[in-house]
This record gives sequence, C-alpha cells and structure tokens, in this order.
Amino acid sequence: MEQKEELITQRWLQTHKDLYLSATRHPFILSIRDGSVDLECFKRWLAQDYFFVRSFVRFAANVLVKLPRDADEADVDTLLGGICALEQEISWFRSEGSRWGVQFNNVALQEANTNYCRFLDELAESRMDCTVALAAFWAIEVVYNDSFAACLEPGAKTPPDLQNACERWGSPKFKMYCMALQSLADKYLQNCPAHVQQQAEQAFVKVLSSEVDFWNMSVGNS
Ligand code: HMH
Repeated sequence: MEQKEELITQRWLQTHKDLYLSATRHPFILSIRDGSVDLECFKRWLAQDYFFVRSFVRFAANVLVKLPRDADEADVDTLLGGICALEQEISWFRSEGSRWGVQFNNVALQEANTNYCRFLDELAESRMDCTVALAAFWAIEVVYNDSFAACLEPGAKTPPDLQNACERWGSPKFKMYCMALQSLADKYLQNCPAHVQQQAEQAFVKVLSSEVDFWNMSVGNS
C-alpha cells in the first residue's frame, strides 16, 4: 500500500514554527485574549485592516483567475465563496468603523500595510504561479483564524465588544474555509516543480513576517 506522505503545508508549519507562533500569538492578540487590550490599538488595527481587505479583494479575484480552466469546480467554488464572504467583511468593517468612531477616509496607510499590500499585488501578477498564490492565500487566512480563535478559547477574557471581531475569523466556519484552502494549496503543491514549491514556501514565510509587522504596526511598534 502506498504510504501517505506528509502534507507540504504541514511540513512548512513545522519548519517555521517559531515565526508562525510570532504571527498567531502576537502580544496584540494575547492582549485581546487576556482583556488588557488598548482600544486605541484595536482602532488602529481596524482602520488599517479595512484597507488591507480592499487590497485582498483584488488579490483573491486574481487567484481565482489563475486557476487553470480545467480546475475542479469545487476548487473554484472554494475561492468564489471566499470572495463572496469578503463583501460581508467590508460591510462589517464599515459598521465597526462607525461603532468605534473610526473614519476610514481620514486614515493614512502605514508602512507595514503598504508593504504587505504591495506584496499582494506581486502575488497577483499574471506571471506569478497559481500554486504560489494559493499557498499565500491559505497562509493569510489561517493566521487570522488561528490568532482570533485563541481569543475565543475557554478561559479567554476577550472584552465583549471585541467578541464579534474574534468570531469573524475565529469561528469553526472560518476554520473549515481555511482547511479547504489548505487542501487546495497542498493539491497544487504536490503537482508542481520543485522551484515553484520553494517559491511558495518563501511566500508563506513572507506572509508570516508581514503579519507580524502588521500586528506590530497595530500596537504602535513600527
Ligand atoms: C493583515 N491578514 C490581515 N488582514 C486580514 N483581514 C487577514 C489577514 C485575513 O483576511
């Protein structure tokens, strides 16, 4: 019987465990989890992330276009579902913005955000391999899922006002979506040349470090 091989994304999570933990258990997330969060930081994160998500919409649409024409319908649907969910996410940001008195049109993009959005644009370029973009897509979503799920664990003292934000990315439903993205990335990773696999791993690492920079920016450390 053929031995089941370890998934490539699982191997990356092991290889880059420390960086992954820095991205998913950042002091900002831990401060939400223990209830000590500075709400000014949360508001800064909210305003910056609204603009990130606007860039992410373009990225996500481009990843869908990168799928080969004969891609499995279920795979196209996974990405399409993700794009549809972003519409609600944008509305959520707008209503949170007014709830917290954050006006997005007065917000200046900070460097960590601009850099991350530029990286998204690079990944979206037509010469960029579909597999690399899919791996990055999964990484971007799983960091938020893992981070915010930690704020919902038993014993977490997440402030009630932030519960809703944590549920958006930390819910079991979002986790299922991330797992679908992970399987999709692994499927393409298993069938791509070694140099593309390496490029995808580099993109994974760059997503993780961009996420750390984004959290640092949110707490005012950048
Ligand atoms: C910075 N990373 C950042 N923002 C997000 N909204 C996500 C990931 C997940 O969608």
